[in-house]
Amino acid sequence: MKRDVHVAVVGATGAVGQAMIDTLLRREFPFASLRLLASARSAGTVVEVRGQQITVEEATPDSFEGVDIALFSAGGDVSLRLAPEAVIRGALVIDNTSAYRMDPMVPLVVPEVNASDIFKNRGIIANPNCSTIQMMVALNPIHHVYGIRRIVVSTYQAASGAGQRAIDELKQTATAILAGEDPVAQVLPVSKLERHYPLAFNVLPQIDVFEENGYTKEEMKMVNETHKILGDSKIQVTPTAARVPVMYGHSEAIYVETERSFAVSDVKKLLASSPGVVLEDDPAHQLYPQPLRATGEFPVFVGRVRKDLFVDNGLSLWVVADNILKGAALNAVQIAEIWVRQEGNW
Ligand code: NAP
Ligand code: 3JM
Repeated sequence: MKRDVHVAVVGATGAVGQAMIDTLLRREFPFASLRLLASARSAGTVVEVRGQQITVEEATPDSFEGVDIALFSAGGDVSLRLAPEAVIRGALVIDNTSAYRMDPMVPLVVPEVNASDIFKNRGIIANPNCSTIQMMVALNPIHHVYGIRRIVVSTYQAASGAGQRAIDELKQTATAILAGEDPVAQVLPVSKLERHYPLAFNVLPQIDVFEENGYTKEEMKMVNETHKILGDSKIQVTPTAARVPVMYGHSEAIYVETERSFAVSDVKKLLASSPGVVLEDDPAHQLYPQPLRATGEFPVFVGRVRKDLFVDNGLSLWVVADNILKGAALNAVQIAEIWVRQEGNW
């Protein structure tokens, strides 16, 4: 028998949380009630959803009483503190932060790749990092058929990946520079650090904090999460993650080496028929993926597919997706959809 599904969004006032609400509505997710949670700072804010006024509440352990699915995107500390409280109260947590991604007890899911892992959950399912998600959607079909042994990836990541304050800062620094004033930066590259740089008219080769090995945490997320999602820690992943002055949409220049040889035309056919992928690859008409075109869209766009000039089995591609949608909110909502369908509630 169908049961009502009660949903909570934690971080509902943020860039990802707002997109989660929109995505639930766009996909007609069958929620009976929606609880919007954030910090005490924005408790009391009223948000209109399906013509109903919903008041944002401060997230506390008791907020999860009667909640079936809790979508978390309020930072790792909030997830570490409140996700176990939600689970104790019977909710399935779909967590957008890095807090639980590498926990062996927590499935790390991109539905187009490893949807069946959803059913191995013990209360928490992790959503991968935005840069990993779009790379997995594009590379999993290639890995399946040709066997990927090496990935070299450079990212061109939008400001929105660092939250609402980073979006505002990109606008402010661009406006200041155009007015001939000194730009004031307080958020990027990482809001928790002391040193900041303007993003407008700039490129910052730092996303998240540096680790001892010289890579940033964002880069290491791409390495470790790729291994976990594809179930193969022998794949050699070499990432460089950079922030570019784009509002929405991450781009990635990806080079892979495969075990088995391929014809580019076959790779294009494969990608064109792969779930979640739109092949946008027509050099004759200057057609290729771009973040402005991908903004607000659900798919992962792939183009510039070409064979390496020097390395056998070397392939390059250009992969773009809306980082807030497929990179965060949509991926989480897709997981929730699969769960409610399996439970017979949709
Ligand atoms: P954001 O725009 O800065 O929003 C942060 C949200 O968290 C706001 O709703 C904020 O509420 C809430 N929040 C902050 N502290 C809180 C607390 N102590 N208790 C409850 N709520 C609290 O950031 P965002 O871009 O939406 O990202 C949010 C998180 O999602 C990130 O920190 C990251 O972990 C994750 N994320 C994941 C991906 C991904 O790749 N899957 C991508 C982007 C972000 P107030 O309005 O009350 O401040
Ligand atoms: C994307 O807890 C925090 O400070 C959040 C940092 C953050 C993350 C993360 O590590 O969860 C900001 C933006 C992510 C992410 O998806 O990995």
